[in-house]
Amino acid sequence: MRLLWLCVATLALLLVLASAATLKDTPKERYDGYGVYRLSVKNKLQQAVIEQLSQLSSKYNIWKDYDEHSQEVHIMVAPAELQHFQALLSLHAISSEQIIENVQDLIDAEQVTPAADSAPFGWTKYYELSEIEAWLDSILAAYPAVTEEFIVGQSYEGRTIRGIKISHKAGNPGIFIESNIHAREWITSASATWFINELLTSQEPAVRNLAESYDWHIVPVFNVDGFEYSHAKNRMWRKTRQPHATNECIGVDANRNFDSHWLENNGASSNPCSETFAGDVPGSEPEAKALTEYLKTIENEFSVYISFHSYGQYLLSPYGHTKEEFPDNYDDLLEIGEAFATAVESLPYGTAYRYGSTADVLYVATGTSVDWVFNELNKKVAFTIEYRDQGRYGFILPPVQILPNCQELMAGMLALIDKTEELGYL
Ligand code: 0X9
Ligand code: ZN
Repeated sequence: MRLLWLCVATLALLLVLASAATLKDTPKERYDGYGVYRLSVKNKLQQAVIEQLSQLSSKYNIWKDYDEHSQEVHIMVAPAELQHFQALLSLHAISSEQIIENVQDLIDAEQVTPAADSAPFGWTKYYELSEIEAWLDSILAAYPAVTEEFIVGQSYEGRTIRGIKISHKAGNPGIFIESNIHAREWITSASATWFINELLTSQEPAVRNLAESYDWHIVPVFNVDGFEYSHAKNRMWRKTRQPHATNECIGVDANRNFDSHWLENNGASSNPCSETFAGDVPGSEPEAKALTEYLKTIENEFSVYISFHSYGQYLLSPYGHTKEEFPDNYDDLLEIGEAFATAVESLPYGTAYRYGSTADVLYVATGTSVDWVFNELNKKVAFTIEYRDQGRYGFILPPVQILPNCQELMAGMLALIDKTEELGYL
């Protein structure tokens, strides 16, 4: 009997060691020959076919879900599936256009930055979590009088979700920014760190006013586990990293996991393999749970909430759960959206943003952080910014576009805050 137990224990130890070794040693996921296609979707049947495909998320990965305005889906397809994919498209008369030929080429190009980029931190390349955190530490050390670290909580893998508060005086109205809830949306944390840096260093009067008249609470990388994984193992990772109890697919869409209209109205998926899996219960993800708990503790310290995403060039407001109803202050939210979009478009790049409610302008999305803050904390100015671009590079926005995107963010944010104040919310 004792021998049997010894055998069982040894076997268990070996299994643990083996899984730890595979995790450490597994090579990076490569995307050679993976293409991204823009599909034109004309009816419910075509929609259902694509929905079916998307459940096989490593072979067919949705980059942009169907929305009624563009009537398009962007989908990444593995080379081995291409024949099957083309056959299915022609069978269902779905027209398609390739927008990215080889995803790996873009991933490789993303890593090539000018040799002159030897500065410890800047905005001409993308950084890993450890580099962003080291930079955050240096910023906290350099501006001790006006900055303060805050901790949202711990991730599933035990990382600390960190934020920075910038405050020049007591009693300022507060603005909360959550960024990189979706791991692969790297432009979001690059823009968040740039924005923090501007608030602290810019001499522009308008930016000084923004920095000194408001308290800023900024979490540059919210989905820390997913972000780390997107750098170390899989550039296209979106979700959290908590394994599922009964399914081998890993992770939850953290932006479907909040307790507001959770899993209603097809605004999320109950399939653990879907990229929009809502989790088994609201708040199943330690990250989402930690954020709601933290936000409740500072409920009286902020009036505006903004979540950074990519891509598509939208400024989205509640509701996400329905397009049959709109918030009471929707006219105000539209006015703020118009101010943001006009300011961004007036820059030399001419980048166009669409604005309006998530469910109306984009698609129904439930259990999102923004809707939770809007509905449960009653913060009446809450937005999602979907940054550049519209699909040419998608999530792999070239590093040369980081700064232009940031300039657009600042122009848009100045207008957004101005209008929000004018309308009496700040
Ligand atoms: O689907 C999402 O979660 C967001 N789009 S993304 O391509 N970045 O995944 C949009 C969510 C916007 N809606 C709300 N936050 N309400
Ligand atoms: Zn996103």
